[in-house]
Amino acid sequence: MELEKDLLAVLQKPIKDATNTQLYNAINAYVKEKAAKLPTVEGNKKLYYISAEFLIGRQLGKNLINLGLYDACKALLEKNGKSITEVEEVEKEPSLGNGGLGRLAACFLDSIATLGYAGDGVGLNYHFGLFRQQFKNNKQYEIPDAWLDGENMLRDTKVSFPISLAGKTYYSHMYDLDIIGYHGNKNTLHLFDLDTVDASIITDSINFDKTNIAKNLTLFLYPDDSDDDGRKLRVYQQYFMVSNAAQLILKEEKEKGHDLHDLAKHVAIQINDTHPSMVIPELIRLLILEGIPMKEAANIVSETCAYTNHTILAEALEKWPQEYLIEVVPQLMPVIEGLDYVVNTAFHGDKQLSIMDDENRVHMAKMDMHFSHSINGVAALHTEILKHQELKPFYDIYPDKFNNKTNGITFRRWIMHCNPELANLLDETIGDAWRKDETKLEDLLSHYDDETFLANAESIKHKNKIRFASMIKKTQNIDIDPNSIVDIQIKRMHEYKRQQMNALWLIHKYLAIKNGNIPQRPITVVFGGKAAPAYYQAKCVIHLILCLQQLINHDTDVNPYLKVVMIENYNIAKAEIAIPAADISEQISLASKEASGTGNMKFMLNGALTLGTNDGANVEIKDLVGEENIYTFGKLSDEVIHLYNTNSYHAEDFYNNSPLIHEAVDFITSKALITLGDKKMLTDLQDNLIHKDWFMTLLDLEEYCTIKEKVLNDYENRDWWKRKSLVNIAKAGFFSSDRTIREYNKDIWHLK
Ligand code: 26Q
Repeated sequence: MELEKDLLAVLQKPIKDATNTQLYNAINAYVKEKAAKLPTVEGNKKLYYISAEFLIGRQLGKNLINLGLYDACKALLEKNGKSITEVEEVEKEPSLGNGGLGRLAACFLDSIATLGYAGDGVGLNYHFGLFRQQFKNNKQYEIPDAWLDGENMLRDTKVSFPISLAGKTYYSHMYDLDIIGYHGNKNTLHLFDLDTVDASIITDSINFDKTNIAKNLTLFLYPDDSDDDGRKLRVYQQYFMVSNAAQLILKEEKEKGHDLHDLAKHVAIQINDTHPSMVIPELIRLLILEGIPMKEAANIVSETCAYTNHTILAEALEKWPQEYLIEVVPQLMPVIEGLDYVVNTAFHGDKQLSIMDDENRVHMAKMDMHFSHSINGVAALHTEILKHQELKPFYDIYPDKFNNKTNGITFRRWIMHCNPELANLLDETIGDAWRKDETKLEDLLSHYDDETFLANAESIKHKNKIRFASMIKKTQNIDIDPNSIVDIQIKRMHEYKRQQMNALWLIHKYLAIKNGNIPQRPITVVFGGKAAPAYYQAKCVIHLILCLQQLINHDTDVNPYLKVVMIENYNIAKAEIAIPAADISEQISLASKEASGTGNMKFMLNGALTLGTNDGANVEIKDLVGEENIYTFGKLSDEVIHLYNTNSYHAEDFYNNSPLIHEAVDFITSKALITLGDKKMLTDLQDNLIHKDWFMTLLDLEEYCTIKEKVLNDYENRDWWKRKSLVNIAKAGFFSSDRTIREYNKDIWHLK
């Protein structure tokens, strides 16, 4: 067989004598070679998906799947006493993203290549991805993540562009990564870098000299919710990214012999949140340099660009102080001022619509909305909130620009790779057409009473729990019971996602068990997620969870029935092991705050039931599976928005009026916890919950406890639960990123 022959030629020794690293290197080289021979998608129009983040995860397994080689490779290794999983584990995970937005970009690239659309990604080659999280003294510590050590999929190119930053010219260096589609084509992810970047400026942890641009420009990915320190560096990074993107686009267009006046006919640019927004003035500037008048250039760019919004948290909409831009990108200021002038003239100086505000800040999202032809939210509810609340003034003037594109996930990674046994069971049950056509998953509905399927799915879930338990035992030395109900909340740590609400339920449950209320079956409560290094409240929540983990897991009255795991350094690889093991998917954000969520979709596809609020894409999950196959609770987004608008939520009232809430919140500073933790952090967390609670944890806590009890009871009705799980899998087809990408193409990009 070709694979075997090639590997042996590279290894120069029998497979059974090679180390996992040698095998990884050899197979990776083989994949690279295969990818080089794949046809690149060509077309009359090409998409450039510009994003500051591409959370692509390990590439080897996914590439083998997409090349149709995974099973053969696995068998070959097994024949020689090797494990493909262990070989895959050699690869350092490229953590080039924070969370949902970056992971979405990665799923999209996979779908774009799979569907045969011409579309490349453009981003930055961060030398260190999102920090590695370590727990010590029940707290988070941040360690640099040196993902570039060792072999990877990057290809060096000779492409370089001059980039002017603060009046100095730097020369970029482009690295390419092949994006292999499922059984077909390939596209490219272009990651730009600077040769002079130098890790020796790191002082300790993830701190470094923020002023030395030549050495620090692409050194680190910025953590979400960063403090002000070093924000200017983010402007440098963003301009570096978009100027490279714009120059690459124009270079490719010229090479194809296209007239730049026809840019919108041949190029579509998707702006992934406001991080790449400066591509608009940069492209206009470059077109002006090509001799196109400003007004015409602005029209061409508007027709080319489309903007995706991923958040309604006002504080997350980027606004850059004009003085930063004057210092870093003086060449853009005349263009931005020109655009602001156009807007003010057209709308008679209406301040709500102006790009520049009274404090001399440039609103990137406003620039995007005026000078692009499409504005999309990422789930139905999110888009409605944008239209009627957050971005209403813009919806009023540009109703036709607004559209919804509900997020999706690539099934290649989120079932085929992470849950191959379930994927095979689906093949046996409904045939394998679902692998190429996600709508076929619905055929599973006719197996609603198929006892064989139900029993097999249950036994696969059990095996996945064993795999998860052994990962946790190995990495964190915690024992969990594979016969327990596995309840998982994994996502970035943020107050709006309300991990603290889950922690308060945990306290409530712990105290109930202490009082002799023994659950019918053991429960394993799993958390995982990183807090931005400067996000104190989120770090306090991690601290509470880790203290609870220590208290509960060591309390012999309770630990036979309840275990807590806070996964250390939660990342894509760990998600792939956790999600297939889950019974319950915790999606409990404050209604209106989670734009979409994509973890919710991954859990559903792997047969977990959602316990969630009516927020983000949970709403669409509920519409698809029906009330009886999901557990929702909590105040609705309209009520929440009303509470904000009228300033009428007072956490203290809930604390004072509910004995359940009072007891759980008080326990945060109980002797039992204070002895394990940091008194100040626990007290600050408690104070915040009673006196501020900006994301209204206490508002929904009682209802959450009630419904969670119902979920745990329902689990005991196994026949019923297994059928609910089946419906969730069957209805997950809608959340394939292939569907999402077809919609982007039909409504926005028009590639073919
Ligand atoms: C901004 C300024 C300075 C430093 C960092 C940032 C920054 C970085 C990353 C701001 C936001 C992000 C990431 C946002 C994000 O991941 N949003 C999520 O996007 C998902 C995909 O659409 C949605 O499913 C989630 O609901 C949304 O929270």
